[in-house]
Order: sequence, then C-alpha cells, then structure tokens
Amino acid sequence: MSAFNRVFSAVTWGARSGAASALLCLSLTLPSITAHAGSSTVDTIKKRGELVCGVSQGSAGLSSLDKQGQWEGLDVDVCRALAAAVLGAPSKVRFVPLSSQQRFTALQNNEIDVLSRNTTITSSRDDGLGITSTAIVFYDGQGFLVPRKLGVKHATELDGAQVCVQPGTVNEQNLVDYFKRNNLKYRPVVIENLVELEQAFYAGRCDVYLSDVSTLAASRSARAKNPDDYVILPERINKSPLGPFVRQDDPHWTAIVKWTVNALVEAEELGVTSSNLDSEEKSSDAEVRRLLGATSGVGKPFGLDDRWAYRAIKAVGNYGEIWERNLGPKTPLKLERGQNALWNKGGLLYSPPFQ
Ligand SMILES: N[C@@H](CCC(=O)N[C@@H](CS)C(=O)NCC(=O)O)C(=O)O
Repeated sequence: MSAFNRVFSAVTWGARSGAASALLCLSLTLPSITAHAGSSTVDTIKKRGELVCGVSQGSAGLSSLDKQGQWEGLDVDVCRALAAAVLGAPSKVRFVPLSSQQRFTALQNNEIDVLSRNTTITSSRDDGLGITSTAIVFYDGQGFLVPRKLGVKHATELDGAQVCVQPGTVNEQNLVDYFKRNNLKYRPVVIENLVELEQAFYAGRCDVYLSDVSTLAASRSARAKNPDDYVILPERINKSPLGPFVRQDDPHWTAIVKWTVNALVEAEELGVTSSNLDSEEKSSDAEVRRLLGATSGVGKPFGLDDRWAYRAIKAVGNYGEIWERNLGPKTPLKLERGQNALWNKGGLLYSPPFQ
C-alpha cells in the first residue's frame, strides 16, 4: 500500500504544461546588453568595462545574496574569477538573476555574457540551443527531499506522491522517466518561481521536492523551520554535471571560460592558494610557473596577458577554497567533497595540463 494514497492527476499552477512552459520561456526576455556587431565577446566585455553574468534567483552555496546584498556562491565565484582574468578586478561583474525558464533565452539574446547558474550539461543543451557548455564546476545528481515524518526511506516508496518541481529544468523530464521506469504513479506540482515552489513544499502542499541535491541541501538549510525534519533520500535519479554556458558563436570566449575554471582546479592540485601565490610564483616548478604567468607567453593563446590565471586565483582562491567558503562543512550546506574532490583524491575533478 502506497504512502501516498492520492489520485493521480497533473496539477499545474499558472501556465505549466510543457508547451505552455516553452511559450512562457519566449515571453520572458530581458533588455539586451550592448552587443558590438562583429566584435568578440571579450572585446564587448572590455568596452563595457563589466562582465554580465546570469545567475539563479537564489540557490545558497551556488548563487544567492548575502546579508549585505552581495552575490555569493560557487557560480558567482566563477564569474568573479572571469572578471579578474579579463578585466583585472573581481568586482567588475553585473549579476542578472534568472529563473530556470529565462536562462537560455537570456544567453541566446545577448543579455548576458555567461550563464553560471546551476545548469546541467546535457546533449540537447550543448548544441541545439546555439549555446555550449564549457567545464564542469560541480558534479551533482538529482534527488528527493521529503518530510521525515512521512517515514519514507527510498525513492521507490514514492508511489502516488505529489512532487514539487520547477519547469524548464531537466528535473521535469527526469521525474517522468524515473516514475515510468519504476512503474510508479505521481502527481506533479509544477511552479516556476522557486520561492513559491519551496513555500508550497514546506507548507505541505506537496510530499516531495525534486531537484539537484545541492539545491535541496541549500533549500533545507535556508528555508525549513527545522532542517532536521527533512531528509534527502539516498537515490540519485540522474547525473547532473553543472557548469557555465556561453553562446556557441565565440570559441575564443568559450576557451577563456573553460580554462578559467581549469585554472581554479589546477591551482588546488598544485597547492597554489589565494594566500601563497605570490611566493609560489617564484617556485621552480614549471607547471606552477606556467599557471601563474611567470613563464612568458602563456596568456597568448587566450588573447590575455600572462597574469590572467594569477588574478583569477588571487580573486577567489583555488577550487578547494571556493568549495570550503560556499559549500563545505563550515557552511550551512555542510557538503562533503565526494565526487567533487580532485581526481587524485578519489573524486572526478581534473584539469587538463596548462602547457
Ligand atoms: N540543474 C537543473 C536544475 C536547475 C534549476 O533551475 N533548479 C532550480 C531549482 S529546482 C533553481 O535553481 N531555481 C532557482 C531559480 O529559479 O532562481 C537544470 O539545469 O535544469
């Protein structure tokens, strides 16, 4: 007998069917930033004097506003690192909060230079939309958050559950696939606005919240009255590698974004931190010297000066420092590194060589 003895029927709040979501997506366009016809993204950013970075409307640990109204999080730090690399200062970023529905249109329409917003890299997103992924910044997976009092231990016990999910996400499709594969019924509660969606879940208007586990951990720590009253079930229903996206028409900018992320990972592997990089710069280690621009000509392939990666690391620290500050055990999210540890420490993070 299912724990969720409810009648199966799709609940939609507002315009929520797949087709309606797509229409909504088209109508939610923001004013376009100045694009200089014929010039590269980097030229445009330099002329403008700031990087325009698309982030979420608030997912703690990845991109959210702190008490002083400053953006913080892993996705935010990627943008600050890019601004430091290209413009010389991590402060030269304008953050544009975007819903799941708005994000790809904003990138396609030149409203942002880079989308750094807990976005899962998938085959259809990587080419079909005129945009492309760059590097993986977070190995995530989708899972279920449920109230502890329901006594559910595994996702297979969710037959008949009402599931809160945000449209325009891969979560929506994975929800369908998972329940079909396991021959389970469910009732989707589809809400576009994240705040409203989470209010609905914590008010008990749905039994389960489906999202990336990073989002679930952030939500539970920030929005639940008592975080211990909620559990993340052990199953991960898909792989959800998150990373920044850019438009497909500028391979040069794609390379800069990709290699800025790589620089943060490589710095951790080489033991270079935001506080020791000045002494590390004098290191005799050729890899460290190349990364920090002590070897002349290393910025050339990117059309940048040799110190671009030095500035990125100085601004936000290496990947490990970024993790500890935003997601690690001393933060409300308390996430273990797990798959996000370096490849030589049991994880999946790996930068190709700087050579
Ligand atoms: N990683 C998934 C989910 C990303 C996503 O948009 N998640 C929602 C929560 S379910 C979110 O972060 N919303 C924040 C917002 O709407 O600002 C994807 O790329 O489709």
